[in-house]
Amino acid sequence: MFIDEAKIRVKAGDGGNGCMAFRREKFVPRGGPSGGDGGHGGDVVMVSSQRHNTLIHFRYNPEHKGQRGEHGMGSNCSGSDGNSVTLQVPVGTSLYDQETGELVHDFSAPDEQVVIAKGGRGGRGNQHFATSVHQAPREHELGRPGEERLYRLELKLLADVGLVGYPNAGKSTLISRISAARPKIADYPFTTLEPNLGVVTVGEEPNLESFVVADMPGLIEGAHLGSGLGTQFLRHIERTRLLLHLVDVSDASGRPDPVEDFKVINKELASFTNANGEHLLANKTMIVAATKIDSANPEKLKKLATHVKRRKLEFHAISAVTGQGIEELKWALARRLQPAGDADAGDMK
Ligand SMILES: Nc1nc2c(ncn2[C@@H]2O[C@H](COP(=O)(O)OP(=O)(O)OP(=O)(O)O)[C@@H](O)[C@H]2O)c(=O)[nH]1
Ligand SMILES: [Mg+2]
Repeated sequence: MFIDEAKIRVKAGDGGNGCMAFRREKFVPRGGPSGGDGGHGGDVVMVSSQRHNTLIHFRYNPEHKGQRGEHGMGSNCSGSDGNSVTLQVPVGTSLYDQETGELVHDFSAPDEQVVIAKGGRGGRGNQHFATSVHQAPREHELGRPGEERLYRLELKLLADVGLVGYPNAGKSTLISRISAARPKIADYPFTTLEPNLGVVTVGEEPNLESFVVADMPGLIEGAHLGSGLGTQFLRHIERTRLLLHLVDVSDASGRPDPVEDFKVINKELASFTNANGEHLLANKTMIVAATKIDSANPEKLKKLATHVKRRKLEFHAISAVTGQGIEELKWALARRLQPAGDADAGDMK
């Protein structure tokens, strides 16, 4: 089970203090109390959004505060209310009270709103305390403090991008380069025995985007019939929005033709069926990346590039060792994960 977790501290705004004042005007003796009320403090609100798919933005930013209410003023002027802050979480997030461990809310649909820290009430000014027998009240209230709480957020991660390719193509090396995931990497096939997830971020706050990449075990010819590690694990990427197909264009692969490699893996993906007999990997949007270009065989690189472009698929060339092409690839994935990016899916046969 892959779980993303974040701990946050939230503090709603304090209420403004009520004011103690008396009307003072020429020819109006004993003008009476005129202290205005304090404004209410801003709430901290949490809302579920479809624009986010990880909790990573809270790791950079674990504290959130509502604005305080303004103090009341003389001449019966009330202070204005503080602004509330809204925190967005992905659909599927569970919100727990960090102290009691109690589940506060499960965000299961978009646009669910919960006030997670209530702003303090503003205090009343002395104008409210006047009675017929108490005409010059000096009482006025202080604003109430805003609620302060610690929460824990939990989200079951679902992969957005699945990494596929032959064993040794460099899948684990790539995920370790673009995320905090640290899978085992080695120059023998089938190093990776089960999927590893990594969270990838691009850009910076406030425009930080993040998505989840799944590093998969390698595939070989006949995998759907049980060769190698088989294709069972592919069910973990059935629901991803994108496949990133890595093809080794160095001579380390020991195979002569990267185009052949590419076709073999595509055939395995296309023949994968899930428990309901659906071929969900056959027509998924795919981006292709030639790997190990620091030691590429130029012929192989050219041949693969030509073939992939002819298929009208997006093509990248990367080296996880030198970092070449990695940044561009991250942005390309982010771009294709945006809702409009699905439009130009190529075919992968
Ligand atoms: N020169 C070079 N070697 C690389 C690069 N990326 C990965 N390698 C090497 O290729 C070998 C295989 O890398 P892995 O990342 O384990 O490959 P994998 O696709 O995860 O392999 P499996 O888990 O077995 O399917 C390792 O020896 C890496 O050091 C690269 O960009 N350049
Ligand atoms: Mg691996």
